[in-house]
Amino acid sequence: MPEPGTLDELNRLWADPRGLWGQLTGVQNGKVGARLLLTGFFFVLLGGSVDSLVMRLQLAVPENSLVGPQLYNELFTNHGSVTMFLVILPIFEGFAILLLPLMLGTREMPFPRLGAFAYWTFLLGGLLYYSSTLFQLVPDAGWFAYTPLSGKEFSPDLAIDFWVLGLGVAEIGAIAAAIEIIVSVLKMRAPGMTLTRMPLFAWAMLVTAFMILFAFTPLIIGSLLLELDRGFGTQFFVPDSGGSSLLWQHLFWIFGHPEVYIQFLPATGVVAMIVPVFTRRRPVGYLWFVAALVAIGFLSFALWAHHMFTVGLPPLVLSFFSAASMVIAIPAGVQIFSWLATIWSGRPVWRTPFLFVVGFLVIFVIGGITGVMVAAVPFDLQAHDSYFVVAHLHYVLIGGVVFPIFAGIYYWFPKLTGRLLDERLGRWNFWLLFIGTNVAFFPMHQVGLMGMPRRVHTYEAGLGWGIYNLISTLGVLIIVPGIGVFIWNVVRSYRRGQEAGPNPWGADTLEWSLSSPPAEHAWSVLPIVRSRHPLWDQEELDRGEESLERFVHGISQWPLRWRAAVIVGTADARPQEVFRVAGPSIWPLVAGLGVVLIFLSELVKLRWGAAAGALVVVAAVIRWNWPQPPPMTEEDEDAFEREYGVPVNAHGSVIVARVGTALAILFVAIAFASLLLSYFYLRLENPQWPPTGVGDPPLGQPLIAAALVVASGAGMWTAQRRIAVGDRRGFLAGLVAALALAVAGGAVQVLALAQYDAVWRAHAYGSIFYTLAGFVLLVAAGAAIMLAMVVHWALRGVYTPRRHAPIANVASFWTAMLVVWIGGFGTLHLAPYLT
Ligand code: HEM
Ligand SMILES: [Cu+2]
Repeated sequence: MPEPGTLDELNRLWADPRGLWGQLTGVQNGKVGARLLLTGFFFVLLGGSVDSLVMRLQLAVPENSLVGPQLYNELFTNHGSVTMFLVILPIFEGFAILLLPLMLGTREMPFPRLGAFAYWTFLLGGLLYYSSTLFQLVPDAGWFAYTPLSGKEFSPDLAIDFWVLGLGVAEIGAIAAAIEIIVSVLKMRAPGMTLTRMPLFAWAMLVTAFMILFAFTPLIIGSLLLELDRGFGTQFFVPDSGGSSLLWQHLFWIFGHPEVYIQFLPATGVVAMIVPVFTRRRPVGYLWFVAALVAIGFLSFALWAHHMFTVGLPPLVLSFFSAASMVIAIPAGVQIFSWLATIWSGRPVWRTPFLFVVGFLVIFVIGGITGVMVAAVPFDLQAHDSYFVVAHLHYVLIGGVVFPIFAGIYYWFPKLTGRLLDERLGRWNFWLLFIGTNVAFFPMHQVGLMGMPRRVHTYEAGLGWGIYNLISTLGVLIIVPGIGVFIWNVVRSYRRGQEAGPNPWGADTLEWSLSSPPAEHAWSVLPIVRSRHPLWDQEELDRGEESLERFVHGISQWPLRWRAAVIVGTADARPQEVFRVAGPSIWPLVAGLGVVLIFLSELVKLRWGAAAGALVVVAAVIRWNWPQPPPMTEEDEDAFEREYGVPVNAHGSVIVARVGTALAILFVAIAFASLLLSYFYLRLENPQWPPTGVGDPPLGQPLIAAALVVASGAGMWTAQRRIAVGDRRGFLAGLVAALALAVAGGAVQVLALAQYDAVWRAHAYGSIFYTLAGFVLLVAAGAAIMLAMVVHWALRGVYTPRRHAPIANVASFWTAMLVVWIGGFGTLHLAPYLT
């Protein structure tokens, strides 16, 4: 154990500064996670819940006139949008950022500043979205914002722009946090915690984070196209000029369906942590469970079109999506059987977290059954857009997501605050919610089958629907006090709750070995994991293989001047690198403000504002990644490596940066694929491509441009080889040549685009042509800026044969840029000839 004095030093080192400035610059995972969590609750209390209450009051009796149709549209749009974008996501990402380092046995996440950025963009985006209320411009096109309803023609005012832009900012936050989570789970775990010893919550968050990346990126592209239509007069979704409404539906549901599982998988992760603890039984079928998580992650992308059964898709397509929708019940079933088997063979302890888990199982299973029903095309044609679907979706979301959230809060509250939530209030909380939910939503199945359509603000008397609706509304009046009890329990127990101690539940995972609440630096001595249930199976946490023991004790005393964290091998979890984690910084907030400025400028049509915002973002991101003077010399680094056999990179990480770059490239690739998909979708919709009156795209100049850009790749490649052998001149020459060639290629390409006559407002062809071209140029510009920074630092002598990881990362981004360039401009300039 380190000396108490050392512990104080560690705590000081890992704590963020106090005061307002400390609040604005703080990056510590505990703080960021807690904020995300609280902000999710804040948003649902602010609007999401009031809306549902008012809607239910309106529907309580037939021919009610509490709210009119317009307000009702606004209410359900707001309710759906807030719950789907601003509540569940930050709550679970908050859970993850808060808990993963404790659970995985590390002191921080890999990119604390990215985490802070995620939080700020999320908060600011949500506030931007909500500010629509202040201007009485509340979006009313549903949480899916179908075109043409959400297009300029039917929504001429700014309401939909608030929706697109506000949620767009929040989506950027969701993706940033997802990247942070992926790298954490893959690379930052305690020595010995191999992938198959990882807690299931970490698995669930890993799969979820990948899904966020793959689902939100197409949505951001779709939103971009929608906003271009609305603000700049492009024609993506306008059928008269070559656009297509169905393109929006596809882009939206590629996101929208996985979104349901993005919310559900973390919930299963929470449940999977709680069930073993409260049944005193190891989970049955751990590996099956993991396989099910991964399978759901993949399958959920294969079935978005079941939301579009009624739009007239070809029969073969219908059968495929219908089958895929039913197949997903199999992995979900695997998860449920794993829990049931665990509970069956164990000895349940009926504390509140477990009550919520059982409530989850009951409600979710009912929702799952009705889900398989609507996945059958003939049934869906009947039930589509009826209250049956509203019943189904709330059973799934409340049972599948909200109950596990409560379970998780009751479970981890003592760890985070040091105090238990009150058990008696917990029971009231549970029973009111459980009974209320069923009373509120079960009758909707019936009234839906009787024909009541969804999204109606009222209905006629005499249809027999009144009694069911009245019962529904009464159910909500049971839920409301249930939530009240919960809030009271949290407030009261936070101050006066029973002291928890480190492990009040007798749990098995690492976080429960820490004090409650944990110290700022969480782990004094990193644990060495030898089991899936370390607290049940291991007498001592810091014992293991001799070299590992020496290593974890070594870095428990050292360094005390900079925040050192350990990277492990993805599969074998052996230490690979000690690196310096970034500390507090104001720049994530500034970057977030820059993002908001871009989006806000679009809202008020202040075009130079967007340019200013972009500059702010670029400057802030450059600042936050500014190389820090290494706190130790290269000789000391070598000495450490000789002593412990693990390289130390005090100037910044090599491995984490590489994984981060790979994910950034993945993000660009998904965005690019979404745009290509849009291109070819529109291409198939239009027999004339380009439309009559527009010339074929030029070939000569783009070819020259492409040649120049490809040649720049050779420069990058040379630079990378030269630095490794310490040839400074050759290395600089390579970098500068790459930059110059790329800029020249860009100039030629821009010239070609400017001379082409495909007006981007006239027809969807011109719209997608220039948008895709703009995207490629943007990626190239990003790569060029990174390269320019590297040149700048290279001139100042930052890189040495030992320390030059950023160059390799820029080089790999550069390669990705080349591929995007060839694929993008190749498509634009060649595809029209392929008819
Ligand atoms: C007491 C709790 C709740 C009540 C009373 C409630 C009530 C409603 C009502 C009345 C609608 C509009 C249906 C329509 O007119 O078409 C609706 C839609 C919706 N609700 Fe809830 N809701 C509750 C909780 C939740 C939760 C917790 C979530 C998500 C986690 C959620 C997600 C949604 C979504 C996404 C829609 C939009 C459906 C659509 O437009 O297609 N709701 N809810
Ligand atoms: Cu779906």
